[in-house]
Amino acid sequence: MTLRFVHAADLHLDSPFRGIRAAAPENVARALYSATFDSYRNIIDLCISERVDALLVAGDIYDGADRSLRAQQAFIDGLRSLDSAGIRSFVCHGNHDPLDGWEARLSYPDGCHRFGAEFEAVPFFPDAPERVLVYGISYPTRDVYDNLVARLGQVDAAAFTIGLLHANVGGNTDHALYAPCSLDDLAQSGIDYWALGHVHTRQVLRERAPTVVYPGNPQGRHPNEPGARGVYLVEVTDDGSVSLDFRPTDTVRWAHASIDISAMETEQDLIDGIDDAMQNLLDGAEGRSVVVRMTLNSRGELNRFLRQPGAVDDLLAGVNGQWSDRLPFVWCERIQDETAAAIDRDALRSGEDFLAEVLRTADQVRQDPATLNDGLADLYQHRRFRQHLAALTEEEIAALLNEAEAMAVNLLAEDER
Ligand SMILES: [Mn+2]
Repeated sequence: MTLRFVHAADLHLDSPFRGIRAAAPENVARALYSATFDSYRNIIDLCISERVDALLVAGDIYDGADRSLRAQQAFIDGLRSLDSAGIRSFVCHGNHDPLDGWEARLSYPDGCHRFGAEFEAVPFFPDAPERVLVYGISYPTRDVYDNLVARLGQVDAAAFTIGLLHANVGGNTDHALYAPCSLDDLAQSGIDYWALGHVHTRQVLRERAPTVVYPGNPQGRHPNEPGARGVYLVEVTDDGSVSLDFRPTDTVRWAHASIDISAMETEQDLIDGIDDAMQNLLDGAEGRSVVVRMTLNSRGELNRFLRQPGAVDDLLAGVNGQWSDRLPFVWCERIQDETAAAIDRDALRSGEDFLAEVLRTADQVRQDPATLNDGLADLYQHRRFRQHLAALTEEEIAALLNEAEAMAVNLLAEDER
């Protein structure tokens, strides 16, 4: 008898999409508002249509400890649909939805098991309790910095065992260091399948013996969670071998697109280029809507147009007028202009004038960013500005430098004309 389940995590139901929703047109704002709920519904539908045995949710069901009633009702409604279809559910809580958060007194269906603050072993099949066991644990409170795997204890070696845990494996620096543990800890635990949550980008940390998986969040929530998002449909055969099948469940997809202006000559070329990019995004999104952050880059003639006040805003309004008011939509959330003037930089740089001096200085700073401190000592010592500078990444400093150079070149070249 094979065993099939859906492994999900980090639903973050009722994520507010603050800021982005405020800037979006109404249909987009509405789609974002319901996106986490819609993707959860897709998970439930997938479980039912695939007739799996159970749904496993590895924490961060809700977005905040002060979880909304709407989110709690939606979550339980989904579990009820599963229960009616004879599908069980196993749930643990993470740092966004710890056990000590507010909770409405709602009733969970009988087929759902929620794990408490200590590991416990629960039979996966109630009528064959010795075959498969789920070991799970929830966060009692948000800030759990202990290695929870250390609390697991002895695992039943005769059964196929699943571990349900919200944890940071291997010190992933993109996410808070809650319940830190190593892949080795997991490998030596005796568990056969680790159903993890916490890291939002899906990752199979280990293929087998044991299988260790982050499914990622089933719905991206901001530009830095791009691409398809979903869950794993997992099948375990009698001999214990595990197969993983990623299934997208997102309804709105986030994307980055960049457009090279170097070969473009007219504003029409630029508008057409943006249009093509929007079409490509739509074509690649498997029927989903898309929110895109677009970057224009490279040196080119069109830089002169893009530097006119309001030019980028007009482009943005134009593209959104055409693409955002439909279903599925593509909404361009922002156009970032990182282009530079079309110049023969090498020729300018070898000159004797002030412009040549500017370009050589820029190169010097690129080679040794510390020289920036000398020229900008006053800024670096300024009480408030200093904080902003300290927060800048190397990439951001490089982008600022490029922008400053382009601006200086444009102004000086304009002057000469
Ligand atoms: Mn999360």
